[in-house]
Amino acid sequence: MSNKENLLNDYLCPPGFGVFTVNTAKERKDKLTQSLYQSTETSEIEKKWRKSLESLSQKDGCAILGVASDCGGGIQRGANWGPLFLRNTLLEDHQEVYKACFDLGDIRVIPHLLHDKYLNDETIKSAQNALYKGKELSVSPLSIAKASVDEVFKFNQNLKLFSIGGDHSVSFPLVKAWITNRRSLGKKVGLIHFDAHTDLLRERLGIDYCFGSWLTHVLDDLESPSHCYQFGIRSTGKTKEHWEKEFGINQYWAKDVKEIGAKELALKSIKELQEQGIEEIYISFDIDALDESVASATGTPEPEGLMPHECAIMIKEFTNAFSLTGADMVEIAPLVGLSEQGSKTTLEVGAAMSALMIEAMTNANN
Ligand SMILES: [Mn+2]
Repeated sequence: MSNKENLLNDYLCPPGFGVFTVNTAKERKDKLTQSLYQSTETSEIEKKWRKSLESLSQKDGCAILGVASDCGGGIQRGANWGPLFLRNTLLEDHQEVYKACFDLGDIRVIPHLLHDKYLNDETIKSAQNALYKGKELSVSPLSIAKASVDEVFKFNQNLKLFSIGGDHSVSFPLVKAWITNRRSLGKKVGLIHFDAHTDLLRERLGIDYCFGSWLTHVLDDLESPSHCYQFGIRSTGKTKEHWEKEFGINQYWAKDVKEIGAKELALKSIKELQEQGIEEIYISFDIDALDESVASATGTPEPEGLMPHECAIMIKEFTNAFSLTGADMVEIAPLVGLSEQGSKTTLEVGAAMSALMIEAMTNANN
């Protein structure tokens, strides 16, 4: 397949360009592109980034994808800045880890759209004109994300994707595409989900693909819902027993992690997954799994959460036991923090957790 047919040229834009803006956050964009492409000129950046896409099929290890969409969020938005800001923090604090990855760029985002199934023909046509000079391709962030990841795997089925959100709805297409790809390779897969919330609504105000319901709609794609483990839950109106019985998943609240111990709980979960024959995992990490004292810059910060060292222990145990072939970090909303320090801490902690997952995907031999 030649690169001319590679639809990523249409679906994506350079790293940090996912938020459609001219001047806002320009200094951050410049810093990132200076480091990646030694330029701050859009045409030069575009040229070098497009050239880099040509080598997609030869890449191995971990690739990064930004999904700067927060249209699936519902309370306080601002996670659209996650991909740009988190990359900058990765560059500052974990440069070697970040530079060992291939940065695919960002999904093109029309911020008013969520998924193509919610649109009428007229809107789709108009958006196709705006994005693709009329080419009949997906136009909403979740639909473009699905199409993009499918396209990545068409060129390189073994690439491991680390995606940066965006609100948690972006994990719906990302996890779905990952499951299809890995299962087509004959792999038995499990899903590890860090979050303060269950994300197990069937719909919210009539919308079925959103930050509170994405997980419900990927569970069917797993061989069994018992291959999904949740950690850090604490903000829900229903009991753990309710969720486990209703959906067949394994749920551990933040207090359970503290009671059982991060390492002990990880080892117990690993053993159960191994007994079911699981070989590979995806980790979906909502920053609000962490306590609000270290993760305040997010749409719904929650007290009494997990601490970074607890999550680090769990990530390390899981990635030692299983091959991590996909992961995401979502819901970091850098401009939403109550203070500048809060935003900085959230980004630093988010970058530290991300670096652990990226390293596991970069260093793995399989
Ligand atoms: Mn979530």
